[in-house]
Amino acid sequence: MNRKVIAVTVNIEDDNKIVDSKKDIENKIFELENLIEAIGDETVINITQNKDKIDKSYYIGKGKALEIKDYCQKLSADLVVFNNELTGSQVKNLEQLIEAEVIDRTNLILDIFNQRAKTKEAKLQVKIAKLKYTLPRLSMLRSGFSRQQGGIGTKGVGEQQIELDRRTISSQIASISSRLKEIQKNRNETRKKRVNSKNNIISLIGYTNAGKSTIMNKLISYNKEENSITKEVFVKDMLFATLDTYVREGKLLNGQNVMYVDTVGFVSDIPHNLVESFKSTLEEIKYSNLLLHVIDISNTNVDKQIEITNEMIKELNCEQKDVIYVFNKTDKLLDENIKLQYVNLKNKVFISAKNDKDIVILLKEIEKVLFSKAKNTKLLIPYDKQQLVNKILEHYIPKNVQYLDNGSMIEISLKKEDYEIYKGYEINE
Ligand SMILES: Nc1nc2c(ncn2[C@@H]2O[C@H](COP(=O)(O)OP(=O)(O)OP(=O)(O)O)[C@@H](O)[C@H]2O)c(=O)[nH]1
Ligand SMILES: [Mg+2]
Repeated sequence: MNRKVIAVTVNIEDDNKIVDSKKDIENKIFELENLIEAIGDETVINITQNKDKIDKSYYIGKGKALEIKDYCQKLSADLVVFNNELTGSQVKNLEQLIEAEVIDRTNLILDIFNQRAKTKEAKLQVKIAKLKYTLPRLSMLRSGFSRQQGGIGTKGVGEQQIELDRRTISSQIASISSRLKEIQKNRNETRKKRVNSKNNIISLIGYTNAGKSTIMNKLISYNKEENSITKEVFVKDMLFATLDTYVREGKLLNGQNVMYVDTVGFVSDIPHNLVESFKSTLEEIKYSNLLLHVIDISNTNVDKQIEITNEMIKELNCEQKDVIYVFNKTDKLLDENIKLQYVNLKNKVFISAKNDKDIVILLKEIEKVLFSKAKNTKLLIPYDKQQLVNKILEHYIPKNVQYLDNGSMIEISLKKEDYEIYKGYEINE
């Protein structure tokens, strides 16, 4: 959008809060700059402040806010972006004092998603997240600086009007939700077909810009039949290049067909509304047999990025799934010793997606994890133990399920440890 932006990061040294380290703060500032760049704007100055407590009216100290106003005028800045989440009234107060538009990091991320969303589903998901973000901030919208200039609200509009807006937004949310449900119904149908095809499904997940889509493209083009066309997924050096879930077919080293799923990247402090909105797209992960957790090992913030992805895996109830840690971008790694920190992780590879040979290393690991631990079995579970069937179906895609007179017959490939739990129900035919 080519705006000149002042980036503001406040570090609250509250007694109750674990204080961020200097490195954490630096990473936060760097990431905000990247987010600003991702929407096409330019950071003209970074302002930071350490504070004991959040200022109720301005979040930052009033003196510092006046300093920002000065910078705004001197540098002809168009926008001030806070790295911290602001309330509606803080935005309003800051805009009145600074006399420029003020947004927070959450709002910025929502704007990036809005700009990038391509499919109908992604567009609606972002729209819902934006409306939910707006709802508690309506009073701000009615009197805020930029919005007033933009002509959305008029001064002195009363509570009645806000209530009216609230109702309008709530009904918009309801109507978009039902449209999304329709789209999701179709998605479920497509997924059912995919799951029924019995091909292994492998999902790539991880922090934004780690290289998921690049690896996906390498995987799908490996061992490709001559003349077959594979539609590559979009790759770019920017945050949130991928917003939708993409499914493509590929082949393993042994020639077996698999489905690869590329997903939206994560970021720290991802707005909760956005996570909620995108959950249905991310649900695809639930139906996969294996997760490839892609990590940019050359990034200065590797551990935090791994932690954030692991939290998302948990939130999606997928922590039981097999994971391969794919440490990517080794070609950019300045210190090889960094790898040593991760040698104890169970399934891992160190690769560079830029190096064609490395894809074979990854494919070998995929086959190892997919095939070494599986135990093929047939279980007959009586109907009074239906909860066991539900539990199995939560984590597995069975090869076959039949409802017989004396119980559910499930033909399935179980992990060894799960086989130990269910082997009492095994039947030999
Ligand atoms: N040097 C180097 N660059 C890489 C490697 N893998 C990916 N990249 C680059 O990193 C950038 C991001 O790659 P993507 O594949 O779009 O990353 P992503 O994880 O899909 O990102 P999002 O879709 O934004 O979540 C691109 O410019 C890639 O060319 C690698 O192994 N080495
Ligand atoms: Mg991507």
